[in-house]
Amino acid sequence: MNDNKTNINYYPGHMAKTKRLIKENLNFIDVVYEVIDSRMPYSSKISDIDNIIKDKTKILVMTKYDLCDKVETDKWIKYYENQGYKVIKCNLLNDNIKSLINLTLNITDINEKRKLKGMKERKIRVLIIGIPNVGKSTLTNKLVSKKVAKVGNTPGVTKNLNWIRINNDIELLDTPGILWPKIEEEQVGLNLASLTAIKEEVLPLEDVINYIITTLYKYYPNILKERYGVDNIDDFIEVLDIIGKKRGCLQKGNIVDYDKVYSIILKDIKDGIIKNITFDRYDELKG
Ligand SMILES: Nc1nc2c(ncn2[C@@H]2O[C@H](COP(=O)(O)OP(=O)(O)OP(=O)(O)O)[C@@H](O)[C@H]2O)c(=O)[nH]1
Ligand SMILES: [Mg+2]
Repeated sequence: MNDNKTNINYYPGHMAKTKRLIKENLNFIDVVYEVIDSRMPYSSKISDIDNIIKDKTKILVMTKYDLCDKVETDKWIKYYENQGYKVIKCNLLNDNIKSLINLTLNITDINEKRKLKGMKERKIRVLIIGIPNVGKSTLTNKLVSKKVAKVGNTPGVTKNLNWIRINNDIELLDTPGILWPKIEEEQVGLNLASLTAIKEEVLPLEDVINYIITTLYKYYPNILKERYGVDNIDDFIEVLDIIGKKRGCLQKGNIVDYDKVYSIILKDIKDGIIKNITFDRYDELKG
C-alpha cells in the first residue's frame, strides 16, 4: 500500500472531466499553450500531454521566469527546444507577451490552408492548459484586452464554447484546462508542494519543509544563510529553532512554534522572496 500516492493523485474525476472536454473539442482548437513553472520545468509539466492534445501545435509557456535560477532553467529550455518544442519564457507580472502572439501567428498555417481551399480566413483558436497555479489565469488576463469581448460561440460537442477575442487574428477559449501531473516520483510531489502547485496538506508538511531546506542547502546555501541565518542542516529541529527565533515564531516560554516556521518558509516562496531557485535539476534528471 502506498498512501502517499493515493493522496497525491486527488481529483481523478475532475481531471478525467477536463481531459474528456479537451478531447471532445480538440477539433476546434488550433494552438495549445502549455503553461509550466520555470522553477520546475520537469515537475510542472504534464507527462501525458501528447495523449491528450495529440499532434496539435503547441507552445510551451514558461512562467515565473523572474523567480527561477536562469542558469538551470535555461538548460531545460534548450532541452525542450531540442525536443521540438517552441518555448516562450516570461515573467507574467512584467513582460509583455508580444513574442507569444508573434510566435502563435508564425507557426500556424491554418489560414493558408483555408485560402487554398477557397475558404474564408478565421481567427486562430488557442487553448491554455496547465497544472494548478502555474499562471494560466494571469496569462489569460494578459492576453485579453481590457474590453473583454466574446466573439460568439462555436458549437462544441458537449456544450457551446466561448471564445474571447485577443486581437484581429487570435481568439482564446475562455476557460483554461486545469490538468494534473502524474506524480510517479516522490520528488515531483515534493517539488509541486514546495513551489505551491499543490496544497501543502497533500503531503506531510514537515516532509515538504524538510525537502525545501535540504534542497536550498544543496543548491542555494546562500539563501538559507542570508534569509534565515542557517549555515548547516545537520539537525532539522535545530534549523527550525534558528529560523523560528530569527523570525519571531515564539510561543510562551520562548518555545519555537514550528507551524509558524513552516508557514513563513512557504510564504517566502509563494511571495517570491525566496527566488532565483530551480528545483528540477537538469543534470540529475536528464544529464
Ligand atoms: N513572479 C511571478 N508570479 C507569477 C507569474 N505568473 C503568475 N504568477 C503568480 O502566480 C500565482 C498563480 O497564478 P494564476 O494565474 O492564478 O495561476 P492559475 O494557473 O490560473 O492557477 P489555478 O487557477 O489555480 O489553476 C498568482 O499569485 C500570480 O500572480 C510570473 O511570471 N511571475
Ligand atoms: Mg486560474
